[in-house]
Amino acid sequence: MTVRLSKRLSLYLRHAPDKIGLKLDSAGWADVDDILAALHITRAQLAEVVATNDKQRFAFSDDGRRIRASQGHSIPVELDLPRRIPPAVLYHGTVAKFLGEIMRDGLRPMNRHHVHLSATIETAEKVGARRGNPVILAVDAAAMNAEGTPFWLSANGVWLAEHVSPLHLTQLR
Ligand code: HQG
Repeated sequence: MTVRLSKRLSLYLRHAPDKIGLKLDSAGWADVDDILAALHITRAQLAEVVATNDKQRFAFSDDGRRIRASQGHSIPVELDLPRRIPPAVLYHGTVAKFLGEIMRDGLRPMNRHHVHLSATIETAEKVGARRGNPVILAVDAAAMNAEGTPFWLSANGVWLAEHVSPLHLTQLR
């Protein structure tokens, strides 16, 4: 139940609020009451999904009246995330069939707003494994930071960048 609900929430809060007539503000926030009415769920059910979600994908506003996805949007939202100095190395999990393009063009956001990078190899492995046998790329975040490239950290610990040049990518496995 909670996984299904989480998937529906991801769809409406990241990609297609219109499907249920939901209005998101420019920072991606939706009214909790609107969600409850549209999905026919209780506040307790919503709170449980938010609290137990494996990747902490959703966050309530401080006053608890609004909710948004912490990252992963395809619709335009201005999350106003804090810019942060990244760890020296970050990781990206992908699959072999994308490698040629990635090593030519670098990592691109594709359908999302940012390239998603992981702080650990383990997490990158899980991300890559969604599509098949994972290939892990190490990202020289220290060099990018030294060049002035901005990084942001999402509320759920995902490192975000606009692009990663192939010059800063090394295939680990
Ligand atoms: C690849 C999930 C060709 C990239 C995960 C990836 C993560 C390129 C795919 C989060 C490319 C995009 C993000 C290029 C990148 N040419 N392919 N130049 N640059 N790619 O799903 O990083 O469940 O948008 O390697 O756990 O896989 O949504 O990004 O394979 O945290 O919360 O293009 O999504 O979290 O795929 O995953 P995605 P991702 P959620």
